[in-house]
Amino acid sequence: TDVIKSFGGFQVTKVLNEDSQRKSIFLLGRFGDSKKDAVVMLEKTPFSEDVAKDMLTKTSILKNVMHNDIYGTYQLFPKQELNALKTTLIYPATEKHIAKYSCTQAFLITETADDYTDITLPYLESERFSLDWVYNILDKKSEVERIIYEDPDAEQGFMVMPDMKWNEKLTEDLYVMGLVRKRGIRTLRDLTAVHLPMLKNMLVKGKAAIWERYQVPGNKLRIYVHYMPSYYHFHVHFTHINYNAPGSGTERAHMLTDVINNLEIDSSYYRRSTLSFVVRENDKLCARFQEAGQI
Ligand code: M7G
Repeated sequence: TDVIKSFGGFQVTKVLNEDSQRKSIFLLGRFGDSKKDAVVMLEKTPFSEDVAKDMLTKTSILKNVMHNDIYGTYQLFPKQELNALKTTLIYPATEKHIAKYSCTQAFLITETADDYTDITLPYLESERFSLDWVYNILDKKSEVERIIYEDPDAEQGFMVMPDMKWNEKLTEDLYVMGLVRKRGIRTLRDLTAVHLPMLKNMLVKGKAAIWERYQVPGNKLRIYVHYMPSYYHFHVHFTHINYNAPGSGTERAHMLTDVINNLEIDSSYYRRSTLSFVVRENDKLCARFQEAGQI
């Protein structure tokens, strides 16, 4: 679909989620009389020293709110360019996108290897987000100018680029992803010792690429895989350790070094393990675990 030029005529139909700590709001709406839903995410981004310095100049409009002795509060209106909001648009959005970004109850699932085969796998095969965006990247149809590094090897190769969650302005909230070239590795559960060279390759070369581009060293990076991921094409998340990235918690993030270590000890580790993850109430996988008496 095309890049949109303006939100003129946009009708907000629902607030899906709002987070005062992260200073973000997720909205559902429609463009004019379009019948298709759009999900819009607005987020305030961290300050950088340079931006803050530029704000404290006469180009900003200042309004006093209160003043008492040595204490004063003001409203500061910086010039437009300093005030950009990170905006993510998913259009047209599917029911599954709306569910993903809605605020609903979360439950912890403890998935045994049998649960995976009996409950999760049939769901993975039937209900999933399209991987078109992944194939667009791998086939160099989208985001070509954003590629940071690529290893073209068919078995071990991968691509590194800024994640959609990052605006690349500051390394404090660095969020980069590594996408493997090889198709068909859906999740952690599909990994065996066969994939070790590929995983090690991503770890070493991913860190090197991030150092070269952003001067963030490997020991400042949290490098992990999600279980469950949203998109069933194997990829690795690289985030700055000082940044509390969404999905970097213990209920979802598996450190890549641990994954490598576990597979070195036992090639079938992720086939046999019980793995925990969180499902949202409005996720169909949640209903399947509920039917099975797990929730
Ligand atoms: P995930 O663990 O499958 O899902 O990670 P999550 O979104 O629930 O974390 C997929 C990662 O790919 C996420 O970090 C997304 O922000 C990122 N991502 C998703 N899309 C659709 C795109 C995209 O089109 N381009 C880029 N660069 N990143 C994306």
